[in-house]
Amino acid sequence: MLQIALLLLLFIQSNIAQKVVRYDLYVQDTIVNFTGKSRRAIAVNGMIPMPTLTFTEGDTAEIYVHNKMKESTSLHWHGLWLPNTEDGVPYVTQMPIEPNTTYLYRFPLIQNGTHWYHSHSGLQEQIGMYGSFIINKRLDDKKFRQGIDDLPTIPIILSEWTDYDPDNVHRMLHNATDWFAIKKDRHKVMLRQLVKVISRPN
Ligand SMILES: [Cu+2]
Repeated sequence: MLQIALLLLLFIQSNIAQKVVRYDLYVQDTIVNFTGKSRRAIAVNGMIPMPTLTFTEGDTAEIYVHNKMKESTSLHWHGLWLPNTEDGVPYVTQMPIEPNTTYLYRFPLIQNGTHWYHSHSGLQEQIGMYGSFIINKRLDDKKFRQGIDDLPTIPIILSEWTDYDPDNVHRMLHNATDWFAIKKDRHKVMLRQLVKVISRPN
């Protein structure tokens, strides 16, 4: 009887703690101009990088992916412990998310920390599909450090951009071409321009 009561208590507690946190991600083609040339990129909810997804350990993530592109997509939750069916690898753990369809990823968060998520289809990650994935510690976590874990935080992502089609970069890397070594001074100039663009106050 005591065991049943204890079990019931545990069940009630874990039910109270659990919160379902929903995000809707709209994946869409876009045009960017970081270097003076217009290039195709992918924005999610109009953003590059993708929106930061924030949870607390114990929450259940409900992430609806609305594919508004003309090609299929997928999302992989980098370094997260989750049921294999939610891992986001097309043709391995799910079918690709086809154009104009919505796909739901749903999984419990059983860890805390700063992670990231990205497309697992082709080289979509290289043209914008990467974002922060934050899982806060629970306030009642024994390891919660007052004055440290409750400090306000702002996630920062460092990324890079190339005007080359990433598939082309991939191909050239396999061919061990010297193209990028020859062009590197030109790239330094582009990089300087890019730093100027992103550091410009708006
Ligand atoms: Cu990954």
